[in-house]
Amino acid sequence: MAFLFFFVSCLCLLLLIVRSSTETRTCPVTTRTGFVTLFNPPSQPLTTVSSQPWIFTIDNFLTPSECKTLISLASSSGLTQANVGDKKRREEKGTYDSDHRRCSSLNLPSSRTPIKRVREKCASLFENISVEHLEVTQISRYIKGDFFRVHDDGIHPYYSSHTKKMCSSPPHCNRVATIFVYLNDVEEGGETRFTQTDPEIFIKPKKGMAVLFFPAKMPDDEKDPGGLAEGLMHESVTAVDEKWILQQFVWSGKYIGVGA
Ligand SMILES: O=C(O)CCC(=O)C(=O)O
Repeated sequence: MAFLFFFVSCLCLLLLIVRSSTETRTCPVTTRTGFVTLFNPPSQPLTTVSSQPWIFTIDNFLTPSECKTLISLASSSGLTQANVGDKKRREEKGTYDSDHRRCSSLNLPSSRTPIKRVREKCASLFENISVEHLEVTQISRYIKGDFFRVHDDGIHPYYSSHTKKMCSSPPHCNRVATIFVYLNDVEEGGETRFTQTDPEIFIKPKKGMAVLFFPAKMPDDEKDPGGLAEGLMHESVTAVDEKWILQQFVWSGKYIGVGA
C-alpha cells in the first residue's frame, strides 16, 4: 500500500514537472501583429534569469560537438575585426571603434549545415517566428583584453529608412529577440552583463548555453505612432580567457538585409 502511494505520488510529481516545463510563455514584446510567443519545449527548458525585463537562459541549447563544429567552421572561414552596428556611433567614430567593440567576428551563410541547424533550433523557440526572420548568423571570438562595451541590439526609430532595408514588415521593423550561444566554457572574464536590472546580471559563459532576451519594443500603432525602440543594455565584460559566442538576432518580419 505504502509502495502504491509512493508510486502514485512520484507519477503526479512527474506529470506536474512535465506540465510546467511545456508551458508557453508570452513575453512583453509587441510586434505589429501581436506578441512574440515563446515555446518552452521540454527538451529546451527556459530558465528565467529576470522577468523585468525578460532574460532567459537555456542550458545545453547546443551539444559540445555542435559547439566544436561551429568553432572549427568559424576558425577555418577566417574572422576579422568586428565592426560597430550602431549607425550614430559609426558616423562619429567609424565602422571599427575599438574603444567600444574589440573582438573578431564573422557572418556565416545559412547554407552551411551546422548554421542551418542552429537557425532552425532558434526559430523553434518561438511560435510566430520562422528562419526567414533571422538575421545572418554571426560568431565572435574574444581573446584576453577584448570586450564589447554597453550597447543595445535594437535599431532606433531614427534609423527607420535603414530598418526598412533590413526587414519586410515596414514601417516598423526591428530586432525583436536576441539569442546568444556560448560555444566554450570560460573560466575568467567575458561575462555578459545586463546593466538595467537591480542588481545587475552577469552571465558566465558556459559551453552550449543560450541566452535569450528582447532588445527592442515595437511601436504600438495607436498609443505611440512614432514609436520608440527600447533597448536592453548589455555588454561583454573584458575577456581574460578566450571566449567564443554565436549571435542570432531575430527580426519582426522577414530579414532582407546583408547576407539574407
Ligand atoms: O559577447 C557577449 O557576451 C555579448 C555580445 C553582444 O552583446 C552582441 O553581439 O551584441
